Amino acid sequence: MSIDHKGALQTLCDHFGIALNGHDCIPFGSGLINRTYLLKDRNHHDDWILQQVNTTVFTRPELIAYNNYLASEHLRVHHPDYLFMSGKRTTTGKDLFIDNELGAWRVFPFIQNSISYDGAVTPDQAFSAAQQFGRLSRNLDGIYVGAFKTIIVDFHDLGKRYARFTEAINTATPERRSIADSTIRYFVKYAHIVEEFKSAMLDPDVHTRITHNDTKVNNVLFDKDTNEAICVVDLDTLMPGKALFDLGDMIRTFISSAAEDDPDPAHCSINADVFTRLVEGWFSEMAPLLSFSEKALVFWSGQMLMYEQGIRFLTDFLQNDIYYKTTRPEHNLDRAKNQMHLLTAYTARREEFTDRVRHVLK
Ligand code: GN1
Ligand code: MG
Repeated sequence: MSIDHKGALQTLCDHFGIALNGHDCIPFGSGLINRTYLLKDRNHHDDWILQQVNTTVFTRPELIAYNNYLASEHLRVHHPDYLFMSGKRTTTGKDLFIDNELGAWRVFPFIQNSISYDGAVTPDQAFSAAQQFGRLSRNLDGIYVGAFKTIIVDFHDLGKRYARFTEAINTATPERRSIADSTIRYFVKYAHIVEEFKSAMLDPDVHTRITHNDTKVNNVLFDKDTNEAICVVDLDTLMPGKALFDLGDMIRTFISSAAEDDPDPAHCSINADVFTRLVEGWFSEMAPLLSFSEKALVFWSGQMLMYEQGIRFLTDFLQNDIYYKTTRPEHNLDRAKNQMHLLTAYTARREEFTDRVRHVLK
């Protein structure tokens, strides 16, 4: 059920103990999976973020609440000053409200004077945002990783993602396969990244940690006045992962000038200073924890995430758009093309960017 239904909003707010009193409920953010709303108070500052968890993707939403609880307890004890975006509890003390008709809901405080950006950030914003993502992993270092649940199985497993991609090529309608032909061929040609992934995952020095796993630039809140990153949000994929997945997704989304669904290669320029500052920001927190192997994969992590995201969008296109929200017929294909152009532009600058990483590490 949609929240646009007045009674639904009232029921939800009753369960979370929010007094509806001159509030507007407005669609919020640009997430591709869950539905998010800002509950904006017209008179005071009693603002909330309401999020309906997509239970087709998150088949066990209680695992999100569970992992977030483990993390928040650790942070409360070991890093009491750290701002972790914990959800509001229901009046009966639950982290999640689940209802047959309304679905699964989480509620978060809205941070006043905060803003997030969907694309192109400045080098300084990149530093600050990457530092926040790094700080989350660093502050969670030492926690017992084995206690955390796998919220979505094989989420960043490129081998499995590639297998699903090839299956989708084989089962797609001839029409979709033909429209996507050149993009498919591109990603098949770059499949060496999948082999590189497999080797990296065999290296015991590429550690498993608690990672965010969706470190898109729009998952960081900035202070509107100071432009400093305040905290990271969207912790629904907080689970065991590799630090490189977080770094790679930052590279993928921070350095590109084009929107994630812009298929025009002419719009796809990459910002080298943003790259350098993001690596600096992330290293400012993570460097002491990183192994030699992990440091050697910094540039590669960007390629991996561009490749992964590209084949995920393309797989969804070939499967008739069943996963990501779309608003036009070739939306997922356009997204895949965007990742393709980004990967090409990024790969072309391997030497220069590897040098930049070397410099930061000095
Ligand atoms: C999805 O819902 P959103 O926008 O936070 C996806 C990410 C992708 C991203 C691409 C659970 O994130 O993995 O990187 O779209 N989340 C899930 O924009 O699949
Ligand atoms: Mg997300």
